[in-house]
Amino acid sequence: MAENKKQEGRIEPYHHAAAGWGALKYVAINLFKERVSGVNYKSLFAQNQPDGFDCPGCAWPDREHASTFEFCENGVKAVAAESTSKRVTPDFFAAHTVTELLQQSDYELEQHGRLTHPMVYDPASDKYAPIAWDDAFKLIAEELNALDDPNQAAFYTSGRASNEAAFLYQLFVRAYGTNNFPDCSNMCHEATSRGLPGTVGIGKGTVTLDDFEHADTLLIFGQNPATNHPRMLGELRDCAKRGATIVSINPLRERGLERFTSPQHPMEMLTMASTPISSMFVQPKLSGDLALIKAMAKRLLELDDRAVLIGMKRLLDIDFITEHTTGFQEFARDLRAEKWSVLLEESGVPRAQIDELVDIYVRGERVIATWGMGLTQHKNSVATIQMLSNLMLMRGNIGRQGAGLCPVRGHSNVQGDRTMGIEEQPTPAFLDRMQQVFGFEPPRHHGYDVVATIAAMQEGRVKVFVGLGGNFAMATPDTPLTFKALESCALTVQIATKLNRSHLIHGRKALILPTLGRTEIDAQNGVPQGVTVEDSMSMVHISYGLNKPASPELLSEIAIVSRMAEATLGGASQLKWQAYRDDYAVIRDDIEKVFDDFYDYNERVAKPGGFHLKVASREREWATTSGKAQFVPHQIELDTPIRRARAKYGKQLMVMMTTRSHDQYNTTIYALDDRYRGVFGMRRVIFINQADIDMLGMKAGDWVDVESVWEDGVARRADGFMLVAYDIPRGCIGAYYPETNPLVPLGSVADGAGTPTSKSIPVLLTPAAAS
Ligand SMILES: Nc1nc2c(c(=O)[nH]1)N[C@H]1C(S)=C(S)[C@@H](COP(=O)(O)OP(=O)(O)OC[C@H]3O[C@@H](n4cnc5c(=O)[nH]c(N)nc54)[C@H](O)[C@@H]3O)O[C@H]1N2
Ligand SMILES: Nc1nc2c(c(=O)[nH]1)N[C@H]1C(S)=C(S)[C@@H](COP(=O)(O)OP(=O)(O)OC[C@H]3O[C@@H](n4cnc5c(=O)[nH]c(N)nc54)[C@H](O)[C@@H]3O)O[C@H]1N2
Ligand SMILES: [Mo]
Repeated sequence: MAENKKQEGRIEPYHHAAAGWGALKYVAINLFKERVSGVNYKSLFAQNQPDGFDCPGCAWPDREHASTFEFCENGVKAVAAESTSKRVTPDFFAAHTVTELLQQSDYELEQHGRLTHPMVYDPASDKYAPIAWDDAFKLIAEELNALDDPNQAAFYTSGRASNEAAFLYQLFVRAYGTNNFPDCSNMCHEATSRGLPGTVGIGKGTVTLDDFEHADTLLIFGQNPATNHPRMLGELRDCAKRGATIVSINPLRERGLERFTSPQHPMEMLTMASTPISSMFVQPKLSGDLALIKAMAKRLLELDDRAVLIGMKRLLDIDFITEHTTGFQEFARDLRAEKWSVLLEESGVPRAQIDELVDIYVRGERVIATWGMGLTQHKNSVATIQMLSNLMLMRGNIGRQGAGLCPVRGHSNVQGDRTMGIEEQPTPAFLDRMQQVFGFEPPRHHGYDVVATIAAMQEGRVKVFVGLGGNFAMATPDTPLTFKALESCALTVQIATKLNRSHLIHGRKALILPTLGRTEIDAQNGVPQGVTVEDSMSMVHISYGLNKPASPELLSEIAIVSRMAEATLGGASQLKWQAYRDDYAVIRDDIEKVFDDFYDYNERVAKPGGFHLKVASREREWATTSGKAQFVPHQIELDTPIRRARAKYGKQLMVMMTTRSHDQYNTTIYALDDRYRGVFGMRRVIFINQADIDMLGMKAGDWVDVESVWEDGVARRADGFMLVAYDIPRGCIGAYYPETNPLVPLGSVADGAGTPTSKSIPVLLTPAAAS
């Protein structure tokens, strides 16, 4: 790939607070110089307003969707990227073969702008050519209906699809006959969605924004909000100003979590003042959180024992534990039996710091624990999240004001898509309801997630791939193998707003179907339609686009899905596809029939701010098998691929995390800077401890090649990365995704969640081969 060349850039450590003028400068550039064309600047200020659109930037909630304009660099970038004046037209495709386009970097592909016409791949010219919408749907129908079995098709979803689009998509796919729903969530918060039901009964967070106003202690695990959830940082600033204690648990010392200047507060901007955010920074080893949290629980238990002995107030919330939980005795037994030496060794955190952390935890009357990808993309992720839930249960920190679990999701509607049934492991109750409402027998056996889909393609068991958004080829692990898998398909269909590499890594037949973005007016028969989304705190609200569509040819996702369904299912389908796309309220009426919690959907979503979906655990109702919240003990696994690799290669073995830079949105590269980490104009870097650079006999600024160590005999490498000395534990390194995805073995996944372990890849570094 074109990116495999050395980039010219500079490293310049960042000494300012996060956000502030740097962020404002970025917005100014985006607004006035670079790309926004539609001249509807209003749209930039309409994100997350009661009558505007839901920000496509991230899933962090808004204050009732009703506050004054909330400035967010992330949101502006996402909106600007969607509102670009540049277009990828049939002329553009006529001028470039696919082979030529493949030479361009992801950054270059993104810069070409918005897709304007449905296109079909022509093997004779190796180019995409225009195709009429009807013919595109006919082609899809033919290929789907030619399969021996509906399970030979897989239907991917990225987390921007609205509730309505996602609901229709799953309705179509289940009526067609499969549960093969790989989705971006499989690579994201799957460990949360699979872990929490076993402890608190539902795989969602238990807090709302109001709880942040009452929390006195916040534990931020494995998250980089300054870059990925800037509005969360605003919330943390307010907590810090109120005197709340904020602890950051992250191997990499993220500068953006240290200080924050609020663009919402003119005085901070004018006086260059900033608010310190984290009062304490704990740096576990990569994947060391399970041991760290277990160590916290053990220490808490020991302190409680001591309190009992000397007749002081208990540190455990005994009333809560007795009334609301099961499994505590067994959990406590396991904690007592666990060796401190193992916990210290595996977490990489010194005992004194663990004690200090537990002091902070028990001083907190109302504690919120938040987490991101730093906890979810490891082999032990499900266990880690359950252990965090255990720790919170010990002091009754779930289901009361100012306290709770707060997984911070990524894509703006990734949580809603799962609620709507984008789920390869649907429950029997949900399928029964689908059958009752729609009158067909949905498939009952579980389908493929992302990793299983790729494996099935490799083995020829999946032959048709449809992507509702996203960039499957780049977001997924084991890039060269995944490319081959996609190329082996009979048909690949990509429904997208902008050109990306997944459109170029295609099956024998291939379609690119351009769609409206959320910022654009979606009029059906002249009537503007709204779509609904659910944020990370289970608030559901409606979103209306304001901008003129990028091209008159674009269809909404709902129109595409419903017409694909009509073409494929034909007369046999009794479903009212036409009515759905004519009026999205009709889709909501049917959603309400399937999900009781969506009662009076249209009425409730019409209110400013929308409504909160009930999260039972928030109300201390436990939808678990026992009807109570469950303590779940977990062993620290000592025979893991990483430990085996370390035994073999010693100190040379590095564990690599792959993460986001400031100027990217997942696989979309907006620009080449990572402001808070001090990287400018380049992406091929490795953050590494200076002592490890010395150990390798190299210097900061030297270039290395990276090879992953896995036990399946496949050579995986990514070459040409510059070493950057950084505050990160020894033996741990960081680099950006997607460039490093060729290093993630497909078979390396989170136990019980199937998430690729993209934050803990065992690798070796060698001096770069001369280039
Ligand atoms: N600007 C921007 N915003 C985004 C996105 C984007 O790409 N760009 N992506 C969106 C999406 S889909 C998502 S899921 C979210 C992702 O947002 P985050 O969850 O913040 O994801 P990452 O950037 O991958 O970084 C996670 C953090 O985890 C830390 N970490 C890595 N390994 C470990 C570990 O073993 N333990 C601990 N404690 N920490 C660890 C890293 O140092 C890093 O600070 O952001 C969303 N918002
Ligand atoms: N190594 C490594 N791999 C990772 C991660 C990691 O941290 N490390 N993170 C994982 C995570 S958390 C996630 S969520 C996935 C992300 O995986 P994806 O969701 O597949 O990837 P994105 O980059 O978000 O998708 C961007 C594309 O979506 C299309 N798009 C944008 N808006 C719309 C829209 O409104 N409608 C439609 N139809 N298309 C649209 C555009 O064409 C754009 O090119 O990547 C995962 N992969
Ligand atoms: Mo994500």
